[in-house]
Amino acid sequence: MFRLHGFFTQNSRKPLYVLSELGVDFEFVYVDLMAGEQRTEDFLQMNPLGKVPVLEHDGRFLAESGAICRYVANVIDSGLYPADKLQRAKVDQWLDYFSCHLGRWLTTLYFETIIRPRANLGDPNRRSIEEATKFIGQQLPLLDTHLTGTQWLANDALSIADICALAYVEQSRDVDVSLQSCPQVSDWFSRLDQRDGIVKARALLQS
Ligand SMILES: N[C@@H](CCC(=O)N[C@@H](CS)C(=O)NCC(=O)O)C(=O)O
Repeated sequence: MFRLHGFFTQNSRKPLYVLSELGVDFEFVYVDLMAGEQRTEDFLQMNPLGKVPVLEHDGRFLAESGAICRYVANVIDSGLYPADKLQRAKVDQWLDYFSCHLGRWLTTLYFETIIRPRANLGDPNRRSIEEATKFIGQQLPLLDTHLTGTQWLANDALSIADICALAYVEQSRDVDVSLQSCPQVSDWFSRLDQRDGIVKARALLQS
């Protein structure tokens, strides 16, 4: 049994969506970051770095969303993280791309325009917003080109890279970034957005 401790934002959604898509038995424990629950003694015992998400499995703990997704898919030998070395590296390539580039910039916009006001963290940082907007404008069309002729990010097959990327790209709805001029990205997004595992996982965030 897996237990995921997380918040409602993208780093927690990545493993939440992966666990749900893998169809494994798991529990989601909401950690209210706005209330500082990540700094309680109990939480710091699980992750001394004071960050979500944290996975609890057989009494042991693992942090970092990407590591959690890989671990869970590995433990159950899921094809969503393929065993073939090159195919696996391709999945890693897209996981890293989203953490370091497109996903990172969408998250910057989400933080500046949604989280910062909600958490009373002062005025949005205009320079960060401009920088993120510029890079998103450059990177979305490149992703669109990549997705021309393939349904999924890596190996022409659904993988944990797509599921994690969804958690980043869905932020576009809240930060006013349109996918309309990128039809392949829009199609890829719709294919993922409607999946049972994703819909079920989102329901856990609302309960
Ligand atoms: N690289 C980490 C980032 C984790 C992270 O920054 N988590 C944020 C929420 S998205 C957090 O716990 N913030 C609380 C804090 O820093 O006090 C991952 O992918 O899991």
